[in-house]
Amino acid sequence: MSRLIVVSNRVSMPTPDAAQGGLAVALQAALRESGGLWFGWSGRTVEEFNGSVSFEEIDGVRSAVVDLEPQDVDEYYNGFANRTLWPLFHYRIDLAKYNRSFGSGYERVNKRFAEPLHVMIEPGDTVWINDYHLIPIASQLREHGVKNRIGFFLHTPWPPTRLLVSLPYHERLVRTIFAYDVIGFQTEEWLESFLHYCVNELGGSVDGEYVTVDDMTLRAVVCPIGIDFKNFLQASKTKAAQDLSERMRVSLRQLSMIVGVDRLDYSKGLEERLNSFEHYLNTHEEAHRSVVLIQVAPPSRGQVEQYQHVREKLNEMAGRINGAFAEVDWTPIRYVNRGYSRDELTALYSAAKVGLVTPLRDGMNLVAKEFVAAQDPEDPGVLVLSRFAGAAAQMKEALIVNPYAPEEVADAIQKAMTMPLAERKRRHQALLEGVRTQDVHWWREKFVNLIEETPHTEPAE
Ligand code: ADQ
Repeated sequence: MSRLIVVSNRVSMPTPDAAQGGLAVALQAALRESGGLWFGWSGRTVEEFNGSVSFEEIDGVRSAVVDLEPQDVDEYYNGFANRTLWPLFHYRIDLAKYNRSFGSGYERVNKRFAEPLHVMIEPGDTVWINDYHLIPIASQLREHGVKNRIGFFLHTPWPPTRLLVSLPYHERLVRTIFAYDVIGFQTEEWLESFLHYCVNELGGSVDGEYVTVDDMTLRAVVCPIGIDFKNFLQASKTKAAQDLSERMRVSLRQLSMIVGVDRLDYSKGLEERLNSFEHYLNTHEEAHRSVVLIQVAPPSRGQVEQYQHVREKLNEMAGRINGAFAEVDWTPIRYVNRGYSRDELTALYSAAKVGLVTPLRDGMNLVAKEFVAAQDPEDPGVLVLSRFAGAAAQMKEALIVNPYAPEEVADAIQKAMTMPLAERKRRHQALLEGVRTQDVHWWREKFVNLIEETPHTEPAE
């Protein structure tokens, strides 16, 4: 195994409370094994960018981070990454902002990252870049003469060509991807969209896993991310999990619980979900005073105005629906604007009869997999899953729904609530098998192997 260099916008170092996401844990394990390094933005700003790197080592994991200027953060992070690419990649061109300064800030920051990074890369290292913040960084590294194998994994969807061409300079962005040796997607659908663009907009050709544009060739593969299954099971046995389980038991009494857990983001379909739940309440009198929806949605990206709007809208909707349906002894929606630790999440998931995972568009969605992992195999809850989540490609035994259709989601909730035990067990067993075997470690090994076995070829002069 060669030394691994992981690059992502933010770096996650091991923490003593072990309350970390599966992705962070899996990448840390890979770095520990290979004696590698995790490079990214520190999350801090300095008045003037100076390229100085802060190194740290915790529990066998080494990191290197740089500070950015406030203007960098505005244009690169809050601008091009989260106001332009995120909405565009989630098919929301109505929300995408195409501001020229965002594009140049994005290119500038990728250049700024590549400066100190290229010096740290030694011959033989394998380089793994993550996500839409850093698409052009490989082309910058190549300009510095880096000839290592470099892979890119996109955690979000890749949009259809007809939407992508709405981005000014789309071709310039996509061409930089050919500086990589491998690109990985969560699903066939996103891979197909990417290949469609390469063929139809760049005149490329596809041969098996390889796509060639002019004299540049790239291996494009599907490699779906999973959760840290073992760790997740352990989390359900901790004191924090047991304590919350007990509190849930007392507070739910005879109520059947539906759970939603999401970052507060318009791509997660939260407004549509509340609409669907309202429709369910309107059409199922028997659910009144017997069903509760617990929706956990901590705010994210608060500096971007669309996130402020969605937050206001949800507050308003939850208040209105509760006002219309609540009784003195029952509130239909418990809407919670804070995050919970992984330990506590296991307790929330396992207390629920139904998991509602209904994004309008999602690269994968790990909440769907966590919900399945947390269920009691002898009396499992039912997953209601949007067909537009990448997870739906793997999790076919869930109740698959169109999140835009409130009647369909309400029917699925009803079906889940009344599903016989034998069918629940059958569906859960099949889902669990996938979540257990194709976990985050499987994903990480698969993707690193793909990069390691793909030789780097320089374009012909
Ligand atoms: P996200 O959009 O952040 O990630 P998701 O996969 O749903 O989405 O969640 C990632 C993690 O955040 C999960 O482990 C989940 O438990 C945690 N989380 C979410 N809401 C939470 C809450 N309310 N409280 C506490 N924790 C919460 C991006 C892509 C996804 C892709 C992942 C990984 O958008 O499609 O699945 O990367 O590739």
